[in-house]
Amino acid sequence: MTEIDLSADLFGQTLTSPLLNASGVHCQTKEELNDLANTSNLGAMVTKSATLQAREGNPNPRYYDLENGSINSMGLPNLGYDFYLDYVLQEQTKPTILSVAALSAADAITLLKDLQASDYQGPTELNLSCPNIVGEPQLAYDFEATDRVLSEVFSFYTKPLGVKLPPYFDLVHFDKIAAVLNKYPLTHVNTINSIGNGLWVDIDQEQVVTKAKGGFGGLGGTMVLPTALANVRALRQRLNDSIKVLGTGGVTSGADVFTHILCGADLVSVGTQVMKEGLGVYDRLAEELKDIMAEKGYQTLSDFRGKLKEL
Ligand code: ERO
Repeated sequence: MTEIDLSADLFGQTLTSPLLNASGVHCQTKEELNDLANTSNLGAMVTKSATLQAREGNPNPRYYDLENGSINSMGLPNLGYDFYLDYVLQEQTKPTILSVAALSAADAITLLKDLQASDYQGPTELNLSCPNIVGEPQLAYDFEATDRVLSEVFSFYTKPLGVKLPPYFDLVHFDKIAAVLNKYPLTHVNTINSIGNGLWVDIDQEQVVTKAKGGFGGLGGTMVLPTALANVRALRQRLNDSIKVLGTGGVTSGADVFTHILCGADLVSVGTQVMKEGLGVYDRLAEELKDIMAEKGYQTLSDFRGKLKEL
């Protein structure tokens, strides 16, 4: 039987697998990043979104495991942009996407100007969708503000840059965000971030399960899979071919990876399931994906990528 080939492309770099970690999960410290670098079947890694200054994040409890997913209100804890830039410049042994975030548009510009001037030439992802910062909206829900930030960024930024998007729920919103994104030379969109501002209730205690923002937090895991697939599909149908789609959300099995790719994902990230199962999840997902491909007679990911049929 012909060997199944899971290789994928990260903006010109060949990856042995289409699987990534979702930013935020097991990617904050040097030790965690090194663990990712040593994880088999993880094609490329993504750093925790970095802000100009290091942040402690929100008070505990800030992550809660649910039967069908997770809720988090981490609040962007990270070691600061300088730390992650040093890591990708000096320690990197596996293809890596540097994720950056900003508490204001001005901070985003300052950070990306510094990155433009740095020796770093690799891919970066600007997180426009953190749901858990007290008092801050998710920028990418404001189409005009997103347009203004990207317009300013691309007036000086010439290195590979993509964006992390929140989930959208209305076809008009897919049209609007795609129209904005198609104006810029983005390498990729990563969709979806967690579904913001969900609420879980502990019925015994009659209380919320995370502390910040009165218990409102970002949802991930199985429960977000249909939303993630819809966002991958809808954006793939609307974005320029030059903008890759990284699918994130709700992956617990090789079948979920398969469906993300069938909807058009170039690469697929795993978040909540890494929290639940650990980094061994990538070997399992790769094996399950290969089994499905073998059963269906597919040898490469491009045999079925984006080929979802409609009725
Ligand atoms: O709270 C966080 O650190 C966080 N949680 C998410 O689910 N998505 C994020 O983008 C994020 C911080 C940037």
